[in-house]
Amino acid sequence: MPVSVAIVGPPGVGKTTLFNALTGGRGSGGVGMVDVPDERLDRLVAAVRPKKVVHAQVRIADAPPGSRAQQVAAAREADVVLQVARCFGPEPDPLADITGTTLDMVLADLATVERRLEIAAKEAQTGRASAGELEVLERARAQLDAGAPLRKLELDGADRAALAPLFPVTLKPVVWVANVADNPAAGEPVVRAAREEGTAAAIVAAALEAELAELDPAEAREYRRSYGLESSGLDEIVRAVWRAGGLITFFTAGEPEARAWHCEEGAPAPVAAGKIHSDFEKKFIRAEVTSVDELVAAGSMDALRAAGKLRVEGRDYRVKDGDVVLFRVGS
Ligand SMILES: Nc1nc2c(ncn2[C@@H]2O[C@H](COP(=O)(O)OP(=O)(O)O)[C@@H](O)[C@H]2O)c(=O)[nH]1
Ligand SMILES: [Mg+2]
Repeated sequence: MPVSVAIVGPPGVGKTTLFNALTGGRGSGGVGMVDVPDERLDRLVAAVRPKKVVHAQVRIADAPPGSRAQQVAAAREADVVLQVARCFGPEPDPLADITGTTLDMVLADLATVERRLEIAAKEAQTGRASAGELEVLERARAQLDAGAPLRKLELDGADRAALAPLFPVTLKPVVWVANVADNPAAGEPVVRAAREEGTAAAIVAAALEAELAELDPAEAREYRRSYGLESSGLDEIVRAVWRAGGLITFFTAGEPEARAWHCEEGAPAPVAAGKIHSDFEKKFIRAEVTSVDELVAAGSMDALRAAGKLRVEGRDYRVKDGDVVLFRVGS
């Protein structure tokens, strides 16, 4: 399953424009797939020259038209939430845009937590809800009541387990997007506020990028430079989503296909193998592992194996970001 992203924000901030820029106009029905740019995969491809290249992908959903409740519902379905702020047009107030959508999500969680608290308080009397659950629900209520998202609350594993059945939307990672007309400085307030908060952020000129998508890359770069934009911002958004989602990338690199895959950080080798084929998790025997640099230097997995340079790892191995892996599976 690819990482899924929901775009949210007030009307007219450029959500659909950003969706079109990100998907290169190839999205349909408000959903589109976007390749995750990765220079390591580019280097692998240059060295191995496979017939086929497959990037890791992010699934992006435009905000559904309609009520704010529908946006919150879409965000609840996603792994990562993109909050768009308008930094163009008349009287922009991008921080108010961010605060507004945050508050929509906070209020939705507050309603859920309060409903659960009412029931849990009764259950606690008969021992069906634990004191620990009540405690974390109370803390969550106080946090949300103060207008703050749950992701900023300190939660241990048990706390998270207690909140998980409520599918809290404010526990999800967010990326803030400052949508500018052409002047990148207009997005700075958003980036500054994000930095203070420890939130990922990117500046993008969505309408401009949607147009530049028609030009060849060198021409597009020239245009961007003339506005003082160093990059499209689109790659930064996708990479920020990837990081915010807490994922690591590993690679497979054979003659027919070089490919980037993802798994959760710390996943044991059989679980990572299961991303490639569901059978592989059970049938896992061992993993042969190297790094992108080693593979690029050697030219192929076979050359590395012949030189005795492929590490052999068992089922307890935790796949690391940047590993190139060949899984050996039984029949
Ligand atoms: N100048 C400028 N206009 C934009 C930009 N992004 C969107 N717009 C305009 O703002 C209006 C609303 O954009 P839209 O993407 O439909 O907003 P949504 O309601 O958030 O989906 C449209 O007229 C867009 O052309 C931008 O980066 N710069
Ligand atoms: Mg729209």
